[in-house]
Amino acid sequence: MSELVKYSTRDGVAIITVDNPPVNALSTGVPAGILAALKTAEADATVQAVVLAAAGKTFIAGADINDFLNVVAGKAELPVLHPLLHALEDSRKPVVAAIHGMALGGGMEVAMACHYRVAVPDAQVGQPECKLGLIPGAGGTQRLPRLIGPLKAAELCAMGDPIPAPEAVQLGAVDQIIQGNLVDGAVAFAKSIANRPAHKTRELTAKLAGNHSAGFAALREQVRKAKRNLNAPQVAIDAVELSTTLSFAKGIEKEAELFKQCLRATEAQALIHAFFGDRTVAKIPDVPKDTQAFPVRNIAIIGAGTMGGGIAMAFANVGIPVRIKDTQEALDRCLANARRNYENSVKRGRYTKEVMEQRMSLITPQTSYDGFDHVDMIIEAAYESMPLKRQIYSELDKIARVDCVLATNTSTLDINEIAVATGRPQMVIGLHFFSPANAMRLVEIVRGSATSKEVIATAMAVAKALKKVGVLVRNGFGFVGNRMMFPYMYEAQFVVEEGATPEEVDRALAHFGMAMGIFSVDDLGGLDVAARIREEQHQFDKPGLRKPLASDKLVALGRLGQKAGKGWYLYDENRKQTPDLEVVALIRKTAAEAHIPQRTFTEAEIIERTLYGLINEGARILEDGTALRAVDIDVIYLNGYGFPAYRGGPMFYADTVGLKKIYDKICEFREQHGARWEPAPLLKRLAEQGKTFASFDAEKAAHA
Ligand code: T1G
Repeated sequence: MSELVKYSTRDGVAIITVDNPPVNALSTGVPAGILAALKTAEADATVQAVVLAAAGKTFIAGADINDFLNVVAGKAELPVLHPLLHALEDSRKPVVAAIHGMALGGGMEVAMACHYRVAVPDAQVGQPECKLGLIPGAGGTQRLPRLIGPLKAAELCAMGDPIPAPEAVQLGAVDQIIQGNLVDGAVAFAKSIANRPAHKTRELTAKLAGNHSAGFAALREQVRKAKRNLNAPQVAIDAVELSTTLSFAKGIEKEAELFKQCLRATEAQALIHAFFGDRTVAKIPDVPKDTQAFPVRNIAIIGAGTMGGGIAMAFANVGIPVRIKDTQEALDRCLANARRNYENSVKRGRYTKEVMEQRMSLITPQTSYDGFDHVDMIIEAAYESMPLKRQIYSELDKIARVDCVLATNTSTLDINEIAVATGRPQMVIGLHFFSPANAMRLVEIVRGSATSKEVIATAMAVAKALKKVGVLVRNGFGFVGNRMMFPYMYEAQFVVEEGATPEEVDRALAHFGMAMGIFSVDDLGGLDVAARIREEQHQFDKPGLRKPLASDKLVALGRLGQKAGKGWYLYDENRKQTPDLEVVALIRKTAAEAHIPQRTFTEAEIIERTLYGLINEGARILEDGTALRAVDIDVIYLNGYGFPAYRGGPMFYADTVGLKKIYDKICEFREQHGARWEPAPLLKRLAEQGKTFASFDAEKAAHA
């Protein structure tokens, strides 16, 4: 056997064990190893049946996604699993798949080619390929409907979410739940069916019968809403629907054709980029993977405002007790908000009332520092005022345990200035959560110049424990995400002062795939907040720098955004927004007074003026080292700013447009609009060398 696939026998049952850590992907050598082991079992007269299991934490979690990147890059042929699947299905000795952890993608397709499937109670099975912009490419769209029916199969392939083993048993995808030791149970099951005639999944047809067209149409509509602008989920439904009209062989052929179409589309490359990006950001060149993190078993939060409350829920949601300190009035509001939040989730059936009460019980409101000397981490989420934060940290310096990590949730202030308010700057780090902190995946982890590697490792581990994605960034105004937002937001405001409307800009961005248009985002954040930052940071004091005019006029009129019922848009009591002609008139009047020439804009021009500003700043951020890699910027925008995953993030998107094209356009804007459009030197360099941001990352990794 290969070292990736082990073989043994027990009581007349052959046990084939895949051992390809960390997730038993079907990497090169694994399919061949299984096939060789199967042939050994078939040739062994003492073997009556076969169990296919996997070592480590999970059953086979899919094909090796790296293979697909190599195929697209022309470095490898598409791996073909069908010979293995047919060998399993045609085996004269029944094969039982023994599932623990997750059987996903190709892993589930291998399991479905076995004659039976057994699983431990907490195992999960699924076809998540659509989350990578793909569809099942090894018979999943043809075998799954034969086991559970075409409509449920189409739903699982189009939504991509795994289902728990007990549900899979009910549906017919798994035959039995094994209590206790999985392999023991699977061997016993295999012995019990050894002499029974085994069905080949590909020959099952009963569940395909009937007219499902109405169901498919309804599912397509449901998936169009749930997976906005995504193509692969719709193609997955097409492939499954073909199982009801074509023979298995023809269905497999069509599936392969549709799979290849998806693989070659940008959607797949962008989503695979995002998949690996989520994991790449955890790799910090100067913080080795085995750096000892401090344990975080309980925390305390200072500040029970929107952010403090959301952070408290985020920790309670993963079972970590939280003390939260503020005035009684603020605490009452905070706990009431948390309870209301949880009650809404219980109403939507996301979890039970007991779970809600259990989580609420983990949040302890208090008006004093009681117990702060016992916690593993203190997160300060106080008002964005440096004097206030420095005062808090000098108090914490006297209270917190020496090994207590001190984290600030500041979004605009200097981490180093906060850190030196204590005698332990090495213990201070930024944990920039995004609102709502109990829901948004992103945490920008901001290292101060003195922050220790252990504290960085702790922050990365906490982000993972919270089921969030932590991206390490350097200290600097706006860190990464917000710093890039400024040119993006201001260019949008200049575009409306030159003739577009807020609604036109937001529509163009929505068509591009942004979760929210920039004017809706500004209304959500508060125009006064942006105005205060403009002032405090003296963003437009430099002579000759064009200053946005309309926004300050709106603030002066009290049009602060959603919270005021009006900002760039009008809002009703349910915060539903409608365009406001008064605002357009105010913008036009302001532009006239400033003699700003007016014109119309195409959606493409709007995207160029707004997103190229964002990308240009991203290149500066890469150059000055505020972000480690271009993919880190992508992960930040995909998980904190509603950038569409199927475009891979701003830097990946820039690569798909072509850096030369972007650079040339920015040079044009430089001519038309002045110094604010100075191309970032890195962008210029990569464009002139015909390179990409991906190549920048690759070169950096090669020299790490
Ligand atoms: N291929 C290659 N590497 C993979 C991988 C895969 N399928 N899955 C995980 N990894 C790497 C991952 O990059 C990380 O690497 C390490 O394993 C641990 O992963 C033919 C076409 C299984 C739920 O989509 O959802 O089959 O950072 O941190 O949190 O029809 O991994 O250590 O270097 O995520 O415990 C379909 C993708 C593929 C499953 C485990 N399968 N994986 O989560 O660990 S396409 C998937 C996951 C396919 C067929 C089609 C998760 C997990 P590193 P991790 P985890």
